[in-house]
Amino acid sequence: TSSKKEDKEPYVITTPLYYVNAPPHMGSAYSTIAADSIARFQRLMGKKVIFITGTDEHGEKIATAAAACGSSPNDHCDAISQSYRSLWKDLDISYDKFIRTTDPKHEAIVEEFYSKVLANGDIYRADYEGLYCVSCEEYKDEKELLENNCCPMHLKPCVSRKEDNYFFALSKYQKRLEEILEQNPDFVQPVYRLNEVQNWMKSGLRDFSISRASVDWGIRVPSDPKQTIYVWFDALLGYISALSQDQEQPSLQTAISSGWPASLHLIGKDILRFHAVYWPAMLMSAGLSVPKTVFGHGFLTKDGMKMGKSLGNTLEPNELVQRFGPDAVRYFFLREVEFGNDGDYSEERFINIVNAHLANTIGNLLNRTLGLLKKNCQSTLVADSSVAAEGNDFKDTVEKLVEKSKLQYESLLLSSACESVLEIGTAGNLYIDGRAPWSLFKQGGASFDSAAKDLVLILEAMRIIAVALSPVTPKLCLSIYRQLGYTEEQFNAATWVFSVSRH
Ligand code: ME8
Repeated sequence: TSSKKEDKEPYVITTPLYYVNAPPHMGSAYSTIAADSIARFQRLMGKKVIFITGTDEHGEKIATAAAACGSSPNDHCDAISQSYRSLWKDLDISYDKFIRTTDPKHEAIVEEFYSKVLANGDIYRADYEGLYCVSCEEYKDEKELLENNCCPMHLKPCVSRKEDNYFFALSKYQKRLEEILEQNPDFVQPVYRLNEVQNWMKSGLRDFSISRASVDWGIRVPSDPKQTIYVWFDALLGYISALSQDQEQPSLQTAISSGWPASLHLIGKDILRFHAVYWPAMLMSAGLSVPKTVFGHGFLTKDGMKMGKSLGNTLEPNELVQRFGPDAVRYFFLREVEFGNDGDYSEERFINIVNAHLANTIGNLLNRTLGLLKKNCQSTLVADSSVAAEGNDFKDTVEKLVEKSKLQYESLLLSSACESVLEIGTAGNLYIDGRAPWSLFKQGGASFDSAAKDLVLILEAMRIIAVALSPVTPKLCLSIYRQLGYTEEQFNAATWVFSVSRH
């Protein structure tokens, strides 16, 4: 049946492939943290996940950045790409594939793809004259620009360019793209991003230039080595070449049989047009399937402006991780920013949220329960919780909340999913306050037994919190698991839990 087939299909999730013009900042980390929590959630749901990230290393912007530090493009790319990997390690990012667009295997895929699109009659040569933003690596419409032809995103003037380029016949795909958007209302998420895409499409899609005569640092156009392939045409294909990275002879065919199409491209809203319009058209031209979903999240801002490498108004993720640890950083941004919207960082807010939620709600519940257990009971786990749980309102609350958070994770409502898990912690603290097991223990007899049952229930709720929050705060959750007396193997083997029951 179709559901069986879906179970076998891997869940392929991607982050953007980041430009190596500068080291990562909190904005780059944000997309990757979000993708990681979704990947971890899908693994908990029993899916085979392929989580792809990597670096986008060609184009004028990169060549200029390398020259500015006196490095060769290759050395520059190696160093910055490595700084992404090392940040992902510090942030506990569980990626499966890291693709670099300078990898020769990727270049082979790009050449194969280009030749397919060419053979399909979708590439032609023409002169182009227009205003170019080097930071976006994109020709702009004059009406999109601010005063002095400044790019609204980068606040830098665009330069006038005239080139003899190869073009991709995007306009041919207008109708088929409209159909995709109509037939798959979930293709672009959240729904307000779908509206943005539909509005662009209304003004009519124009062919775009996919080569550069003036850029040397790139993959050569197979039929005309004087030109290089446009960095976006090259980079998007990284999602496909990542899938065949481990094969000796990578090809589009092997990549496709290794999991294409992607289940979810997670990106920032700045690159929505490339992913929701250009990319599906390119794929159709080459006869490949389009991704299932493109989710465009919002920006982390500083003083209302997009935090970014080009504006230099960034927040250092390394510094935050060193001060507060990876879980605090992951939790704060996923809980604080409604996924899809923009969000602002303030240190005061960061500290307040992390203390209130992780320390005061979850940490406190764990500590007071373990304290009572140690003081009053011999073994770490005192009774069978399924017996303890019969007809218990608290248990029902836990079950409802954990189910709610599962649905929220599934719908990419990451902040709400965190909130539901935290509510289990709040309910646990209320339950323990109401039951006052410390005095029941003192009374002895039947009261003692009922206090022990309360503890078992709360310990089980704690275990469920540790599973349900593990996509967001994996280290903290492992530590909770261990304190509850389980092993790391048991933590790693945990799957999504719906009910209060023991391992
Ligand atoms: O665009 N807030 O790379 P890039 C939230 N190489 N997210 C942010 C952000 C912010 N302030 N700043 C950046 C590129 N991002 C291309 C992608 S994909 C085939 C090629 C995140 O290094 C966000 O996901 O400029 C944005 O889309 C991405 O970083 C852009 O990274």
